[in-house]
Amino acid sequence: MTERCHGDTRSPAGPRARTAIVLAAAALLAATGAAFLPSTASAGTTLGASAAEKGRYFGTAVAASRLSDNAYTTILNREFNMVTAENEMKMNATEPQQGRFSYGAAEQIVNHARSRGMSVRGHTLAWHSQQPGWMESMSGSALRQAMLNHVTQVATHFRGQVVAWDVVNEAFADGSSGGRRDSNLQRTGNDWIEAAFRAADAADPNAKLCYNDYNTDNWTHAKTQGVYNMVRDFKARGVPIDCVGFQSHFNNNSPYVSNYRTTLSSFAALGVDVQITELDIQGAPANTYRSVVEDCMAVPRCNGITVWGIRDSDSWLASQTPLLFNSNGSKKPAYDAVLAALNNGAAVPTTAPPTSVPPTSVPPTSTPPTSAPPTTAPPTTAPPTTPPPGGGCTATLQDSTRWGDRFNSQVTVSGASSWSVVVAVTPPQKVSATWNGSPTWDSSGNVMTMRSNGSGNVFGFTTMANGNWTRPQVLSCTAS
Ligand code: 9MR
Repeated sequence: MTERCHGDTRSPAGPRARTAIVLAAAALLAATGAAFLPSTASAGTTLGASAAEKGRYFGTAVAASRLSDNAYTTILNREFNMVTAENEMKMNATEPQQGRFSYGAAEQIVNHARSRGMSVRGHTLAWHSQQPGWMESMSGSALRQAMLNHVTQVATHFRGQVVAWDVVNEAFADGSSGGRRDSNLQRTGNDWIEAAFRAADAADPNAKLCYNDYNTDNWTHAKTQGVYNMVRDFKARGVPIDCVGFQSHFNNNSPYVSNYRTTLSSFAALGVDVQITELDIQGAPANTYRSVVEDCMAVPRCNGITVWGIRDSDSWLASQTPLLFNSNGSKKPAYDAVLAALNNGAAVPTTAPPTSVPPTSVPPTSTPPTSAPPTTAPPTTAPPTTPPPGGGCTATLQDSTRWGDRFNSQVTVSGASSWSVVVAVTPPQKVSATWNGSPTWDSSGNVMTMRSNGSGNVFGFTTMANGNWTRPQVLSCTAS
């Protein structure tokens, strides 16, 4: 395996040394009694903003066919900072005929998201379901080769645009066996999963590579333990895995259980990020949604939550009304519970900027919020900066939370309620998330114009440092 770039976990010292650093930092924290640094940002008013202020993301599944629905995109653009294609990146969508790839619908979603500062989770490179017909009828080494080629081609195509991939989806059996699900892919040999991860790693060394499954939420279930043992084995043998996705489709047959937090933290302790990837809950009880979010916020490596659709009418289980928005687009009680839990939750641990960053040959791009080893470094204390007067308003930039690979900034506008503020970051920095404004970028991607969108006079954004910790500059503020 080649040394992967795992965002802030990247280290020339190698994985074992990295673990030692993390443990040493944790021991230091324990010894000093220091808690994680509190978020310095104010409580957010949207799911994405509130999550970003805590160093995490809040995403949703998106269907390309709904992007022409204004009510849908209004909520999408306002609330979320991560997007998963609900069906458009699956094997049958991206390789409908062998060797002929089709990315149109997937690209619609990627472009919609990225042009608005949202990141993209890729779903999914290899799965027993939703295979194209030609693949369903294959077996043996021909199938293995076709699967690996698919992984390579698709991950290469979206290199730099997809921050995390569900490399393999749903490969474990339900029930008490704790073993693999039978499928044409499984019959190519038990090592098919790690082969897929290695192919994805080679194709996109910067994307986070996840294993994703359902009914893996209850810590006592055999399936959960089966996946856990595989991830432990992968980490022990250096198979390039970065994260585990918990679909978390909760319903009366597969209910939320209070040991969910144990599940998340146990996997995280293996040295992977954990993400809630397809959350929906039958009937959308506010208390259960709150518990799920609180569980994630309690686990520093739980770096994001994705709900599987926006409005109840968008859900694959519409009759269960399992989502955060009514079919008419209004917020449900579960929405308020989720927002409150995000705002009350702990920020992921912060860390001081690295003194040296290994060079990278990959073009800089947005990456998802990641957990970093905790340290006691204080937040930056540089005074706020204000641009030259003019334009009918004033915009003041303040430093906010800082992580090992990225930092948040907050801009306060005074003198106008409707405004546009131009902010520049220094290459190779990239803005990876924004909140409380509508951003557009110039062609370089380094100059962002943020317009007021009715969310008040304070907006924020996350900058991926990519080795450069220069503070972003406010170039102008114009009343409109
Ligand atoms: O929501 C998806 C639905 O539109 C598709 O018809 C279905 C086909 O299998 O897949 C749904 O999404 C699934 C996801 O890709 C994997 N985990 C289970 C999801 C719900 O079935």
